[in-house]
Amino acid sequence: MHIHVLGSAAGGGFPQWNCNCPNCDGLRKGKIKAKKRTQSSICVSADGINWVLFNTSPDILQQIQDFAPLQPGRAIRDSGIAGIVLIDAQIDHTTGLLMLREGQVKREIYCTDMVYQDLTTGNPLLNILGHYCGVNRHDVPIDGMQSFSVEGAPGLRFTAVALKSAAPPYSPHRNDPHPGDTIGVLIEDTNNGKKAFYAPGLGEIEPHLPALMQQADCIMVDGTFWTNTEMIDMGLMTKKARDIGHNPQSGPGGMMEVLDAYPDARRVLIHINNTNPILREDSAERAELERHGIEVAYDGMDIIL
Ligand code: HKS
Ligand code: ZN
Ligand code: ZN
Repeated sequence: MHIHVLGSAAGGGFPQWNCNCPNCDGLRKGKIKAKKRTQSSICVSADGINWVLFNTSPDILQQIQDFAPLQPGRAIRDSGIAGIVLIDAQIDHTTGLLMLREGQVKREIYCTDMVYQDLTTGNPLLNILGHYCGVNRHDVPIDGMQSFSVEGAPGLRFTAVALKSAAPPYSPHRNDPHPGDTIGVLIEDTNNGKKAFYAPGLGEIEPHLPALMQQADCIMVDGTFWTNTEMIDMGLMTKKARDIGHNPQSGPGGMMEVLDAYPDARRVLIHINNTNPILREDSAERAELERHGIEVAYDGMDIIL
């Protein structure tokens, strides 16, 4: 399977338009060793022709332009995107759908009931798309047992699990979490048996997760924050990382400790916030990740399994 990282940053991208933290200011002024990044999304293919898009960031048009295989050019109007899987309904993972409204063929969208609810009420993107291309919505089962496939993307099988997290700020049930608000997905190449676990919104390692993560040849998880109080320490937010559904990399129970249990898998952090020191390629924090064998996703990164 071919995994292509379309975007590796958290909401707001890097640098973030309104931010002058040392990272964003440093990148703008060319004073730090770091790469700019668009908002988090990957696409996956088993045959190199038909792709499944995971999340649709507001940067999707640029991301498609930067990855030629997503436009195979078989007809006057065409796309290599066979279907779209949404792992949550957050703004940074869904608003790109409005950018994909053209054409007479319906968008094939795979999401949980909770995400479907949010995208037809608090943030009615799917209703709006109904007035353009139309939407063919497919349910995503979250019992961890039933798998699903995406029509038009042969050789790939998906198994989703619910992850503990909060619904988006605009959601009618923001303060009342439900299974399916956020999911992790085990992606399997049915030709060679290779597996990847993709969970950019992984806030807590719940008991049902290790069994899935153990099977994975590649684990791509939440890389938003380095510390639990990163945003508080910079005076940017009053909530801790774990309180908004993001497990930080450092400290007890942090993502480095979690990932140490899977030394044979490729371990990659994605959805990295602009404030995170791991974005600086020569930082002590980045060196610590490297000692753990953990990689930091970048836009354009290719992972072949
Ligand atoms: C900044 C943002 C931080 C950021 C936070 C979150 C909060 C939100 C919620 C996130 C993201 C970026 N870039 N989604 O100001 O530095 O309350 O649910 O997901 O992408 S979490
Ligand atoms: Zn986000
Ligand atoms: Zn910043």
